Amino acid sequence: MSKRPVLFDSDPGVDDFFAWMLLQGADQFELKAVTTVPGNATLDVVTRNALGIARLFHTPDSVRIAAGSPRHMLRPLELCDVHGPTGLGTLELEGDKDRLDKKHAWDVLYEEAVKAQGQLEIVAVGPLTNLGIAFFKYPELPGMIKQITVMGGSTGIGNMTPFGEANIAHDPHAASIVFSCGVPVTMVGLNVIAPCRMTKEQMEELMPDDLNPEVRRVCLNLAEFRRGIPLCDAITVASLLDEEFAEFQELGVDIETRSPISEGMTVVDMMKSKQFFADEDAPNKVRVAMSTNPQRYFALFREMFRHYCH
Ligand SMILES: [Ca+2]
Repeated sequence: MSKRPVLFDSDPGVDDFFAWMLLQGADQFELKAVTTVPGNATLDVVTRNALGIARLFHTPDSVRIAAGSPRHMLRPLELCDVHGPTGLGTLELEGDKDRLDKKHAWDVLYEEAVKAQGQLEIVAVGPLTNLGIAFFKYPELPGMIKQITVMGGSTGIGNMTPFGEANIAHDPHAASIVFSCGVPVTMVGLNVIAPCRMTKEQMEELMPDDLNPEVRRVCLNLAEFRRGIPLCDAITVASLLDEEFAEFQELGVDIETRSPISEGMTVVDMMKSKQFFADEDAPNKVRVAMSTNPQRYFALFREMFRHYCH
């Protein structure tokens, strides 16, 4: 069976690190490109992190790494302050600056979509700015993407504002474009992350003895920094790798872009109200994760570490 081509749009990021690790280690996927967006830190910092992670993971040279927009669409740039001064706690991972693609993230996305002939999947675990720009610049692009899996939003409360989850609330206008673009969207939000806590000690138990020593050191450093707070982005990738890890419902979701109090809220139509959609085939029907299975999550990490014993 041929591997599923995937583009990873990210703001690395402690949990982005583990999401990338899961995706690159998964037999069923072929990572085509990593694109960066500010969120956990500025564009320069997250792009430096991406190059450092690529070196650590021995990410093949064929995987393009491209920087995206240095700012969000309409909202001023605001950074998460929970990922530490470097975005990876206090770690500084050095990479090869020369491998950074000369093109912008949205152009790389388009080119990879053309190459993949309708099969390209996107995993987006940062603010959705780059995707929003891509869909604006290339109106035909939605018809060329198989699906988008987003870490973002919530069926309940937020983490940046009372109802705003950071990835969506940093750039709600881009999120609105993505959720209504017509490509099937899966949303893995804050409502399903709590069961998947993993402490440093639990992570260490899942590591094989022959895990690459530098990979082991960095993973445990990040796990210690994170102190068991769920790795949202890794949970999102887990939902792609194991069909039984998460349960989903197809629900209407819209992004609040106008209210000063709830801007960035993913308004999820839990009532399945007929008024929410004038048309049954309205494009913003979203596959929303409703629950996750921590045992299967731990099993995925155990399997993943086996791919990094080089
Ligand atoms: Ca992220």
